[in-house]
Amino acid sequence: MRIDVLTLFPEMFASPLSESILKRAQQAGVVGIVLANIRDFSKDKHKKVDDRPYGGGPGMVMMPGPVFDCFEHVRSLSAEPGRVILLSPQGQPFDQRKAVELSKEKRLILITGRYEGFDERIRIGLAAEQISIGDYILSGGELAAMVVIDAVVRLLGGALGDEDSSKDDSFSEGLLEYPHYTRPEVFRDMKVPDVLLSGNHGEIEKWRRSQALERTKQTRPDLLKDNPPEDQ
Ligand code: 4GX
Repeated sequence: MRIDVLTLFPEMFASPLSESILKRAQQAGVVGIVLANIRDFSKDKHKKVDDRPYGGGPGMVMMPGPVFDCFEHVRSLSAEPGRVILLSPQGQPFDQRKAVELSKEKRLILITGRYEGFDERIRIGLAAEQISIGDYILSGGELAAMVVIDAVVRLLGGALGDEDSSKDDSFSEGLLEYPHYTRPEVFRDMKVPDVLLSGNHGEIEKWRRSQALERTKQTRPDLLKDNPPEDQ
């Protein structure tokens, strides 16, 4: 997969992309991530990329020119058109289903903004879909883009080492995960549940499933409504 990111703050991406799974996936050639600085495409002598909103009101709006020019440059770097995504609270909710869907694409072009928003002609002119990582307001789209990149790249074949697996993840079955334990058997008077030490794999699986279901009922009953698990 190729992921292009258009941003005013390319340096924000350095650390998250250079650790752990995202680092290994890039080294292994599973994904190539290319950052483009929207400010490099400003034609203004002060490198301006924002302006006051028509109709008045507080805040600034991202100008269409630099974003279009940056986009056209980035798109020309590869023959694959890719899926064009704006990060915005106005977008479709990002969830594990969306991550799986995006992980099947050959190329993603993520566009992140600052200020109050983009000039609407950016979304329309670039035929971009909008994705939101949740119902809260960030100071810019960069962290949202990193969330999408992380959730998508770890699903790509060969991105996870032997230690990790996406098969057992919360949400892969529409339920929260069961509780995990490792050594020691007793820690500060808290004991590992006997069933996990029993060696009875049938009983262990039953226990994990009932724990997962109970946690989901307690904390995220909405998940059961969306997608009822079998033999609930
Ligand atoms: N899920 N934000 C977007 C507003 C903005 C500025 C410039 C377009 C261009 C967010 C979210 C989010 C903050 C990113 C406001 N839009 N993004 N920005 N929640 O809160 O994705």
